[in-house]
Amino acid sequence: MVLPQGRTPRKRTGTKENCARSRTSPKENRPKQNWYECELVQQRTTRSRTARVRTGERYYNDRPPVNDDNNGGDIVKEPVCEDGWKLFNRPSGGWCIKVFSDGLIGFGQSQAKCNVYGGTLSGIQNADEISYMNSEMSRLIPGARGSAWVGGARINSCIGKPMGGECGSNTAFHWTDKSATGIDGFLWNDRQPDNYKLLQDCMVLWNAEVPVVWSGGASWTTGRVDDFACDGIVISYICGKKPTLK
Ligand SMILES: [Ca+2]
Repeated sequence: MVLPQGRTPRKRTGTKENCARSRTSPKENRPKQNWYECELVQQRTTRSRTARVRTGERYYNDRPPVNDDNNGGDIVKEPVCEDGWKLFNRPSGGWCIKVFSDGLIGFGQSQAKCNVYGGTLSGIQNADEISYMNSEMSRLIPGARGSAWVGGARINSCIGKPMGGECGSNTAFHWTDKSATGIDGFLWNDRQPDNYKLLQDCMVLWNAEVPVVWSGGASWTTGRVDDFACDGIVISYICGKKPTLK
């Protein structure tokens, strides 16, 4: 960058920004090393103003980069989940998920327990998350058959209304965890959501040790969700919370 004439930078500091893990090593003899790649940004202070200058230089290291100015602090922080919680990378950012099964439980009590853990009932971003949730339910639940509360709720304008129109399978519900986005997690079971008796404003995830269970004239496929009455009782609940950055 060309600075205005007569305005000599009095101070230069560099910060390494936009850092990301890179599996492409700048050194061919260490191809498998995890590298961090950053953009070096300098802050140039003149008599009249301070400008942030993107130098275009690339910075590589095999350790998380640390600021080299006096401000200190790591630029790159890794999202970390507590033991027993699994990290997922959602479009909205990292998300830690844990499946619980400690007896029959209602929706309100499940939400309260998730709150105690510093989280909330987890929404579902996609099939990958469902796959993990189901494997955990199978591990935790004796006989591996039952449902878990998840963080999905009927939107206000669809409460008490039959399915259809603006209250379709991709529009009647929303994720309540303030993290999950989109409709990929709306993997509904056969003939669901049905808003049975117009009272099914909550959401559960069904899991069984067999792929399909026939009940009530419908097939219930493991790893699919169902709209469910919020005053119902199920065997499991799934909490989620943001990772900490370390
Ligand atoms: Ca239903």
